[in-house]
Amino acid sequence: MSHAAITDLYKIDALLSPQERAARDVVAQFVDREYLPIIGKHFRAGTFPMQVVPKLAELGVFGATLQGYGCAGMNNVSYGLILQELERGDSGLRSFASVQSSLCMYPIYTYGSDEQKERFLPGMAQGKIIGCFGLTEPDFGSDPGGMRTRAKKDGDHYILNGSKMWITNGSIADVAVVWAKVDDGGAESVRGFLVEKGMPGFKAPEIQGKFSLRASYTSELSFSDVRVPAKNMLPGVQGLRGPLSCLNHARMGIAFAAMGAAVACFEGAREYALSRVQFNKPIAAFQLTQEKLADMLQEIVKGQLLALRLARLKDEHGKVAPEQVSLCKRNNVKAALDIARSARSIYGANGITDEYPPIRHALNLESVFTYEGTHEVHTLILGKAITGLDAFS
Ligand code: TGC
Ligand code: FAD
Repeated sequence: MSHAAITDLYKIDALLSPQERAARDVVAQFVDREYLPIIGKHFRAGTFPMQVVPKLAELGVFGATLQGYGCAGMNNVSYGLILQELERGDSGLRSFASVQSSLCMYPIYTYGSDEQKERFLPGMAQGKIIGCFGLTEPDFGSDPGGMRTRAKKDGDHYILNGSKMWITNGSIADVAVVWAKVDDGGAESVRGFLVEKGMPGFKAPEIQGKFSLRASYTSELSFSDVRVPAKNMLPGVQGLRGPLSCLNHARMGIAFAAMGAAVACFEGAREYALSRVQFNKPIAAFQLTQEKLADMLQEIVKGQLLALRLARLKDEHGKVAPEQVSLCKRNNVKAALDIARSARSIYGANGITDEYPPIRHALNLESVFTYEGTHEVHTLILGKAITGLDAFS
């Protein structure tokens, strides 16, 4: 966010390499020029602007941290910075990138066969193949281990039955990474399947009535005796570790990205407070408004430092512990939600309209607070790391 000196009070920009700044700045320019002018219309209509997909691909957003297959091979700090800029536009834009990159391309890259990688990754990097990630079910959200979706071996196919719920991009996806328990008559184990659009028995209706993430498609997936070729099963992983390891990667990006929404709200509220006059003074001159702005900036600086450290740890060690990710996702998403609500109040009645960004970000962040592990789930992951006692079992 090089354009706003006050937001970078702690000179975090100086902690970045020229390559990291460049990766961030081109995405920031795209968001400013091409996305912010259209987001209001799409949020109202409940649509995702598909025309931005080729541009995102050109900027190297999809599978940004992966090597080969037409991917950009960036480090995790650059990926986090890119997502932060996308979320400054809208959480729906960042969600599209997170799901494509961390939840679809990452498992294919990490656990897929050579044939699967060749077949899907280049097209996904180019934004020509859209992916989604099916873990959550109607009755199993925080507790995915209870999933009911089953795959039963039948010759050189698996027969898939069950349903998934709340799936980002489900209705527009060409390929769904679907996690199901394999029922071979012995011990059951969670496996990942690449379910392709058009497979008979596979449906992906869009969920209607959302007041959050309106500029993002969210769908149900249903599988009724879907015959999935055995070659579409991810061979490299089994157990809940498969989907949860993808979530570890995605959650790091989300933790970084949430500060983008926070910055959009802070910058907008600061500008508005300086121009809005009540009692013959700009409302920015009132101490209570200044306290709100000071609290926002303080949390933005803290959140950005936390996210940068997390991504650096991942770049240095190749991985980060789940509790390290949980602390950052838990802190940054809650901070961003609080900032969006506080910014909304600075705009007064204007703040409840979509003419200004805070209400849109606040509504979006309600989903971000819940998905990729609810705030409470991350509290308990940390609680387990602190005490050694598992609140889930
Ligand atoms: P538990 O017994 O703890 O673990 C089972 C296996 O998984 C391993 N594991 C992890 N591996 C990598 N990363 C992590 N973060 C991991 N957490 C656990 C663990 O080592 C074990 O492996 P193994 O080999 O020993 O079997 O599992 P549990 O059933 O007790 O559950 C733990 C809990 C509650 C933390 C987990 O289920 C959880 O995280 N629940 C939340 C579910 C969730 O986050 N769903 C997200 C769905 S996707 C989504 O929301 C996308 S929104 C995208 C967007 O639009 O941006
Ligand atoms: P529940 O698990 O029923 O939780 C309800 C409440 O109970 C929460 O407050 C929760 O924290 C609390 N709770 C649950 N267990 C405990 C406990 N042990 N202790 C204390 N409190 C507890 N999923 C996907 O698989 N793929 C996607 O692409 C995807 N995209 C999404 C997009 C949107 C817009 C949304 C809103 C959700 C998406 N999800 C996706 C689903 C998301 O991951 C789940 O909503 C989330 O994991 C929570 O599950 P749940 O909604 O069933 O809530």
